[in-house]
Amino acid sequence: MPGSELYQKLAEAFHAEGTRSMFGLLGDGNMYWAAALESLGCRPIYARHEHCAVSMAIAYANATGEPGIASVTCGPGLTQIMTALTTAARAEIPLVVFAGEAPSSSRWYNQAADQAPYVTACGGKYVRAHYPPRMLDQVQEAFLMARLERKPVVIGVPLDLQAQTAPPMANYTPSTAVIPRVGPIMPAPQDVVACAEEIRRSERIVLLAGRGAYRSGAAQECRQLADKIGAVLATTLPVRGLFHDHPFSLGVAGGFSTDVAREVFAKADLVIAVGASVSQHTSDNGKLYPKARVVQIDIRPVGVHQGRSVADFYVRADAKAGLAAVMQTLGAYSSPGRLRTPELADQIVRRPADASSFEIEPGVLDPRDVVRALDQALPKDWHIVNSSGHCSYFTTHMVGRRANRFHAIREFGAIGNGLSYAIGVAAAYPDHPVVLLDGDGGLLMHAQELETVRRHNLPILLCILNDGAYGSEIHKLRADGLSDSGAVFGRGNLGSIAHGFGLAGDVVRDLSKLPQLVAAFAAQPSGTLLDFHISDRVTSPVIRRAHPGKH
Ligand SMILES: Cc1ncc(C[n+]2csc(CCOP(=O)(O)OP(=O)(O)O)c2C)c(N)n1
Ligand SMILES: [Mg+2]
Repeated sequence: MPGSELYQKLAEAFHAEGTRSMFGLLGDGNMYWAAALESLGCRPIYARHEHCAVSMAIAYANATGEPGIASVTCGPGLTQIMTALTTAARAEIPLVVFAGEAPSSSRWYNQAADQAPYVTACGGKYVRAHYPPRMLDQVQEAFLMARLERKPVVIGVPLDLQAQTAPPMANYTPSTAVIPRVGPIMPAPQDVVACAEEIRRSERIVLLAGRGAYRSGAAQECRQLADKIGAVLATTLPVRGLFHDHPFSLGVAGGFSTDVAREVFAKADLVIAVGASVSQHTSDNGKLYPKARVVQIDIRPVGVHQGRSVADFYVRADAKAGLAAVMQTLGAYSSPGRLRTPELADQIVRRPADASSFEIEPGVLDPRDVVRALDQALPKDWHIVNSSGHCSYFTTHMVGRRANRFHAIREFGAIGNGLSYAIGVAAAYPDHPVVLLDGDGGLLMHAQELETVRRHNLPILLCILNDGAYGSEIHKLRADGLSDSGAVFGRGNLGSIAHGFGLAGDVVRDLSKLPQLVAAFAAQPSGTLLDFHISDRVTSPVIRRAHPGKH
């Protein structure tokens, strides 16, 4: 009887979990399941490379807070996704990947592989679904692990078993129905008292908020506490924009901080890290705030993170609950602090992120001018996706945009994901324009996904900072006096490449035309590539600090 196969039941279970978007690439191991899922009303986005499908699911999960769903066939379909799985594991992104496995009844199968070790090597979990009566429980277990442990989980089902008639099974219970509903983690009173005492003793406080503050909905409490104790505000890169309209917001903390932010951090005597793991990047390898004591308010303090001691003392608590308790304990205490001056407010608005000057070769643009012009021309409520590479320093410095409009997933540091992340965000917010800021190298690593943009008619504006090179590499090689020839490729013709895939695209030589170009895209948003030829001589402060005196 059609509809009684196991793949159908498995698709129904995914649908019952709330799966309404799925990113995949088909093969014998997953196509029946995927077709069944689509017929239930799930929107599939079919990518041209499995790595990209999983990267799309990562961005979708990051944007929606729901598990990202992807699917690959057995063997080579699975081995393609190792970089994306590792990224998801490092970034604590919940994913469930439906993978085929080689038929269990065959003695030999060309695409057979022991799939679990590939996944576990990446930091993911592998669920072997080999016994039909258990399979629906295993789907639930996969979703539970993804949601509760914030991990990528791959469920592997042999393709011959998928085609069997399903045995009698109880109705599927979605993982959300069994997840314990519990309140936020409250702080221990003695930790709150210690934190309040530290605040009273300090005069130059920076409140640094991370993803935990964002997820707990604590932005308002962060502002309230900062205003009460005269602290200035900063965020980690992933939640940049959390305090975008506050006059004493320093922007991003870490290697990507502005000059003004670095100067303020250098004076800080206390950093209150709220829901921030305080990564090497965020603390700029411990160099950002050398004089400050650090308190971390977090649901899972770990003491040492990425090889560095995180804080001097800890408050284990949900961000919102922890901040409320600290404010209550401070009672009537308030202080203007010594950082909040009219001069600082003025500098935050007026000073560029990096004021260094460079001699720029003729016919190309300064990447800082490009980003400034884009920041002015792009509506503030459009989604912005930042990727990796040298240019990501420049693209970080866009202002006046909310945290939920910025998308940056930098864990594991792989280039080549920007376009996939933009597609994932576009799937999460149908009909909202999405802007991708990426380098030429990152784009060309997975340019095949331009075809996915066209096929799904996604409203993505690709703004490519094209230095004709792997900028990160050339700046470092040059600083060390080595040949940069292995990292210089020429700027090519990215507009023609876009046309070849059925998108619009052109070089932008005159930044004064940008408002018109953006207006044309806004009038009819569909895949468009703007190719900005930028200088390869403008070196970010991150590289200059790593190679002092050589730029
Ligand atoms: C998968 C992967 N391969 C190689 C690298 C090393 N890498 C870091 S940045 C970079 C250059 C990226 O070039 P592009 O996207 O043009 O950005 P740019 O640095 O030029 O601004 C490379 C190759 C990496 N991070 N990830
Ligand atoms: Mg480049």
